Amino acid sequence: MDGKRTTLVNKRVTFLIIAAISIFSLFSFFSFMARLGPNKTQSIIALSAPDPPHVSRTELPHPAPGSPSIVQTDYPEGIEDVYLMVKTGATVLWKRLPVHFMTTFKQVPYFQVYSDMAETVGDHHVVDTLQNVSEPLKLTEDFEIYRIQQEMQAGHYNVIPEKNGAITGSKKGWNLDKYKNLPMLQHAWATRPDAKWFIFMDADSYVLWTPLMNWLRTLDHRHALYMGSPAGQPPVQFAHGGSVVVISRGAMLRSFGKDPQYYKQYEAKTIKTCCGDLMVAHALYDSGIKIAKGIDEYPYANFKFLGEPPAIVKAKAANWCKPIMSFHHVDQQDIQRLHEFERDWKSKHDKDEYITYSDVFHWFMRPYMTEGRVEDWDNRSDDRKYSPTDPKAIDAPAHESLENCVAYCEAWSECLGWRYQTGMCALSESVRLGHKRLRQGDDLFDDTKKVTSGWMMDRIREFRAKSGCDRLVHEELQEKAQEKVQVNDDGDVSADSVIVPGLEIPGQRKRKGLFGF
Ligand SMILES: *[C@@H]1O[C@H](CO)[C@@H](O)[C@H](O)[C@H]1NC(C)=O
Ligand SMILES: CC(=O)N[C@H]1CO[C@H](CO)[C@@H](O)[C@@H]1O
Repeated sequence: MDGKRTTLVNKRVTFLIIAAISIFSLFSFFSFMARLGPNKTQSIIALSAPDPPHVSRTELPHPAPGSPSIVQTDYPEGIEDVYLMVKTGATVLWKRLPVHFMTTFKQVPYFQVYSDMAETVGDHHVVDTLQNVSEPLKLTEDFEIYRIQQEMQAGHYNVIPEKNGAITGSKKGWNLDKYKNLPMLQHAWATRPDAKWFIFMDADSYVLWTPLMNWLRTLDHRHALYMGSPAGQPPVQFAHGGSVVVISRGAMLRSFGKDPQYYKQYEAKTIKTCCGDLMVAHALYDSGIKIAKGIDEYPYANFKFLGEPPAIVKAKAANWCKPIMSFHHVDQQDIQRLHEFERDWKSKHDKDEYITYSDVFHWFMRPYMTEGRVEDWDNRSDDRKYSPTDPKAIDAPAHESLENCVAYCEAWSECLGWRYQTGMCALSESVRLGHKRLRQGDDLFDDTKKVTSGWMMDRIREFRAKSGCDRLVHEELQEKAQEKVQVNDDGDVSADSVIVPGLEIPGQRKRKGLFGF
């Protein structure tokens, strides 16, 4: 009897458990379906949010985990003719320099780091560029930080700004910086007088070495050439230092080569001048050498040397197919990404080809860009600006709403991008990426702080199609056509087609297009 009862109870318990599990499962299933329902579009829209463009990593050859890592050099043709100077300062050295040993210096055998304090980084001796300037100059106010750094080093302090208030303040480092260029070039000439090209950059610059060498191989180093991104007013226009400057052996021979103390005569003038890169122009100008810059001048350097990082490069029809060779204001992650970009590009192209603005667009911009709008996205679109504080635009309603702003962009045939924030609308006639603008704290709940951006993808596609160098455009148009067909055939709204009318999902479908030239 007892045994029977127990069995019965057991059966009931089992039944109850099974029933409970079933009910729970059903409930879960329905709530899952419910979640899929109304919010479906939301999750799909989330998909269309910009995708980090690091997809390259998987495509590049990396050593397998656990295998010994080797720092591989990758010297472009003719690089042995280059003497590279990287100009930096003791207060930023440890932050900015190390990444170049893993990227830039793998491609350039003859390089030298020039700073305002002697130091050793790994196996590389960093030169104190100001070591031999005249003693009275070292006593001037501009040299205060130089003297402090010397004292700190002698006192066994680490020269790191976070650790010592006396060397913080970028102004101090900046004031000293202008004295470095001429002694640096003098030292370069003394060190490698047989180099064909003397190139200097800042530690927050990046050079695409293969294209630069491809270009330099077409030029004659015996000519007196001074090349870079032109700045300043005539007669003494200069090549902007951060954008990377190339000086031929011919030019060095005629200036710094004339006198081992050539730089010394410019000390007094430097005190009164803003910048070291301008002083280079003076030193060369006095030897009869001017910057090469114009379209008709040999060699045509415009567009090639950039004063900005990839995210704020202004790409447009006029430069789309033009070679690009350097960037400035790049941080350490930008440098790593540029390095990856270069490696990937090289694995897919002839070594004689140039990297163009179009290539930079495909790698750095397009993965983020969608047909719709991107919220909390900023730093671009500034060619036309409308705001209540701008007297020229006082009665322009563009700044009154996002819709007006977009309509203004549509109405201006040159407009390729727009940016809206409450009370402000800015339009751009070039393709510029910008970046995510992170809102924090109370700003998160304040929509007037939200910046929304968008691009005129159809217009961009149009000029890409006409450019003659954009190898992707046909593939992309084909894909677009196929998507449209899919919607018609199904007669149903599939996940893909919800996003379709022209909207690009960067990380997904476009991945192939992004890198498969
Ligand atoms: C300073 O002069 C010494 C002696 O001539 C030389 O060895 C050194 O390279 C010079 N330093 C610089 C930065 O020019
Ligand atoms: C380079 C550039 O334009 N940077 C700007 C990005 O946006 C922030 C805030 O909106 C500005 O402070 C930067 O100057």
